[in-house]
Amino acid sequence: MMSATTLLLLLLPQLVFPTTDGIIGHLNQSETVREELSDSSAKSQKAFRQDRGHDACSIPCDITIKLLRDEKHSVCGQLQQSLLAFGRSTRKLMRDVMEEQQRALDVLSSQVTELMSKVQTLSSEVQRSNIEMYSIKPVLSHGRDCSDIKDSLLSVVPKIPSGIYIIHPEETDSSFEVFCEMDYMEGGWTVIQRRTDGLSDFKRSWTDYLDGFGNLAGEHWLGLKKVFHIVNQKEARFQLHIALVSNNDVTSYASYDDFRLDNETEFFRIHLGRYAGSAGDAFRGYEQEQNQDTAPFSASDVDNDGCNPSCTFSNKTVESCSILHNHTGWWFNRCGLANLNGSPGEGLQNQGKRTHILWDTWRQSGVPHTIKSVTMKIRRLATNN
Ligand SMILES: [Ca+2]
Repeated sequence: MMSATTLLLLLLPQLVFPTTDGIIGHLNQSETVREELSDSSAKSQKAFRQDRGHDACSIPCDITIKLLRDEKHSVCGQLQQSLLAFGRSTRKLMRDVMEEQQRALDVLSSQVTELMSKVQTLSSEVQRSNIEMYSIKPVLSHGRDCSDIKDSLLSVVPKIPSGIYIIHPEETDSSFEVFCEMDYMEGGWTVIQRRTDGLSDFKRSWTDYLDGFGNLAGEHWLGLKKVFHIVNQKEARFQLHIALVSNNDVTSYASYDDFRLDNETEFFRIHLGRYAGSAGDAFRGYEQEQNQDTAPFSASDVDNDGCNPSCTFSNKTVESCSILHNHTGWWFNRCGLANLNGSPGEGLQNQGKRTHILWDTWRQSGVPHTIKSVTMKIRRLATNN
């Protein structure tokens, strides 16, 4: 039994051949094996020597087979252990690699978040500085309106900047601030409405539409009273210019060669002259019943919209055009095709809801443009005298 164990130990690293012949081949070349076997019976030793160089089975074959079987079993066990260990270490390695990748991703993602917030901060700073640039002290110039200021300054200043000016229209006892566009189309424009980014709330009551609201350097509604004071000056006629920009940056305009408002007791009824432009005459629409020219102003709490008690609009019963149009104020007439106080760029999401800036005659392939910004401005027309 002792010699068998020794043999087993010797065979361990060499047991690579699965057949008995192969193993015996190895045995025949091993002096050590022979020495160990000298303890065996003389008969076995003799047989072993006699059979040198031939197929060896000098150890009793049943023992050899048993040894080999045991050995095979042991090696298989070792192999299984090695495979298990290998599997374990591979899994650990993969886990480590994945964890490392996850850590790298986390770092990257936090860096991206940080960058995004920096970009946001920067863009809001840029926006603020733009507003501040125009919001600095209004230029103290006692003109009657932006056209008047332009005419009086042009002789002393080579270039008049756009910005906030104080005006004092004739026949009023008050001065107020307005934004003057001095670059656009030869300048002299008093801005009466601007929608660009949707940051100002245009869902307002009658009083707000009366007095005005918003930021003069950005989105605002100048106010019906102030506009009335400007256009109601003696011997002055004003033109109205509406500049539109679509979501895909197409520009267009509508212009009226005369623009005035009736007073407050008439709810600032609008009067428009001849139309010119590329956006179509949405104020008048296609049919008489869409015509907003000469319509009084309405807000969500003051109803002059011509729907008394209601209109049928897109198969819906409408009692208030202002409420239908996102609680904004406008010269609605049985609603109509124009409302420049809607929200910018909301055409696609809210089609049918009529909450967006509306100028329904400006179309492409029959579909109204989605409008992202609009400015309404007025300028004096040259008079005969
Ligand atoms: Ca109504």
